[in-house]
Amino acid sequence: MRISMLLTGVILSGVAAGCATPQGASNPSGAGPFVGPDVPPLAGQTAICAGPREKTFTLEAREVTVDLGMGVKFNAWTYNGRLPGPTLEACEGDHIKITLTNHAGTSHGLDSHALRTDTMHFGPVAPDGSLTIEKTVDTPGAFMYHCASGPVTDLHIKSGLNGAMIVYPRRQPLRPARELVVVESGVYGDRDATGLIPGTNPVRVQKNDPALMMFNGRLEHSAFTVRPGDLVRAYVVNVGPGVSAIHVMGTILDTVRDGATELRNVQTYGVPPGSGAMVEFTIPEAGMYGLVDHDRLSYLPYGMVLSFDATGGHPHGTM
Ligand SMILES: [Cu+2]
Repeated sequence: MRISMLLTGVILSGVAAGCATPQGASNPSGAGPFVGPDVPPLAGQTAICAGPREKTFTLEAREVTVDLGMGVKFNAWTYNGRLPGPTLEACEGDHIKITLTNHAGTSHGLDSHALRTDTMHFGPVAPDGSLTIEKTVDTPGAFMYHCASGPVTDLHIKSGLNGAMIVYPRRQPLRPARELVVVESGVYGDRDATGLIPGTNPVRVQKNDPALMMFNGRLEHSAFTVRPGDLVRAYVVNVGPGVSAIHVMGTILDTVRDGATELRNVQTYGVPPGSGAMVEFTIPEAGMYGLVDHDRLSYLPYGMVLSFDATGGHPHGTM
């Protein structure tokens, strides 16, 4: 009972924050990616598959102090200055070209799980250098990408060099849905008196012992505005550590697509570290819903919930 009250309180407090800056509020079609300051931009299947069959991506490894929210900052190693790195979107059969330029102080590389290719293409590349990976992507899915830097790769991934790469199916139109990317990852360092995490602690990395866990590199999330009957599709990528137990409080996942497997009516879906899945759920009725990692509910007070507000703007408890 107390836990239930806690969850409700956390979701509602998320909504209270969201009331000020709702995300994706004005989309009368009930379809298309959510747009907002704390959700990674997404173009979606229709736009990407209608685009050129050659896709070019530019990534830059940079050391940046990022704002995680809740007064916490982190000296991260990033792709393009953000946590997670930019979402790379392609369509099945596209020829992709990824150029990584290293603006950081140590060697970095790039491994995308969407590729079937010689790992020697992944780098690493020394500071001020660049590398280019070219390949045709042949398998739809939500894939992880991350740094590849030899024996120290794990430290680099856990310092922030990770992101999602989505390969949309070309011949199977996905149902119209509100869409978002969800990248789950940890931070492996402790805050100083100013709230700054000065860097990654290798001891925590070695133990798989994060100080914080996050969705999309943020401890704070505005609520997503939805309506009853809306279909929501999340492209989930789990950086780790541990299996991500993806659950939406208040409903059941209609569909989960993981590789070629398609599951129906799943209460919680486990996404291992280094993997991804597409999960879909329908907003059943007016109210509040929350996407969580059910094995990380201890991080709810640190903002690890993505709230979906289908209250229609009515004050809480007065619907
Ligand atoms: Cu690296």
